[in-house]
Amino acid sequence: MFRNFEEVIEKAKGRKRLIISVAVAQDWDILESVKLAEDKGLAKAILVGNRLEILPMVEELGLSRDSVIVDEPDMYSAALRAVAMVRNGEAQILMKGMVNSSDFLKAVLDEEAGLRRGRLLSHLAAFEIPGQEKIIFHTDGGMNIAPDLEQKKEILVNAVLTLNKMGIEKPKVALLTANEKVTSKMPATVDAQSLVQMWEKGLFPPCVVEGPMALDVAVSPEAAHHKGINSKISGQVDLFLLPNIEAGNICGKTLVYYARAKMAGLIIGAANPIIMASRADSAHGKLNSIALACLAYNREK
Ligand code: COD
Repeated sequence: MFRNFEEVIEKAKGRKRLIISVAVAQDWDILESVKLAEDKGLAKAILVGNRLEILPMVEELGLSRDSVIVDEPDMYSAALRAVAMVRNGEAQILMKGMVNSSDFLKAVLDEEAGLRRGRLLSHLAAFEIPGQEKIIFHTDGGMNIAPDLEQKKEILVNAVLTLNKMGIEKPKVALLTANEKVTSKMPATVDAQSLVQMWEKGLFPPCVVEGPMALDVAVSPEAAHHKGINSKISGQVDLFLLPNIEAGNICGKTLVYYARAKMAGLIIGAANPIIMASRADSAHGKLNSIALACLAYNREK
């Protein structure tokens, strides 16, 4: 487990230095996060985008003179070229810059030029929440809009494999719903029950899965006790599976804006880790996503 993002960065510092391909890099916070990653020895970058806009910022930030800039002013073409750098092995991590999420994901998903490898791609978010003892993970509040049961299974496999690679060996997983009763009126509860059955059959990488359960039961043993729920993971959950993109996105933003959580985000399940930090993130916030991606990569190869 990681108590905070400082520990994530420390662990990533112990790994091999990687190369990040940045899609549409003309943004101060993006370039500053690359500079922070470079200073900490985590990564170097290939900056794809508008050279005329990138160069003065690179100089002002003091990014290393050997920073590679690939001039491509058109945003979608820049996304495709940044993806190609990863695909052909010039870089190991892809990072979204100032391009909108849907164009960026289309480039990633491009059948010929993208980074698919026959698996579903999904979003994994990490949160450091003030007052909580460890970083928690959510999936999928950023990519798959309304996953069906098979897709939820793949989303869960992606997330558990990634947590395993980061060193979280047997994550405790809560399948979040609005309550614990399985009913066809609430399809997410039926899916959660099916996922637990799959886990019991050994269809997931090392993890402990429980659900359906509401958020209060997942985070509070007292709430579980009051509701008469016998949970082995209540109060210790590492990974939350959200039933759809709205639940995941709203829950994540609630943590950030009301609870002052720090958030980092990745797309996983592709050939290489993909950083999809929020545009609103500071450079230090984006550095957290870079560190997470470094950990997600290094055990993959
Ligand atoms: N994994 C693997 N392949 C996929 C995935 C996935 N998650 N999603 C689509 N594909 C494949 C399909 O099988 C198909 O071959 C091709 O990609 C195109 O599929 P479409 O037509 O469904 O894809 P798009 O381009 O219309 O939409 C894909 C997006 C990921 C762009 C879309 O699902 C989306 O907009 N998701 C939400 C992104 C978002 O706004 N997030 C919130 C803010 S961060």
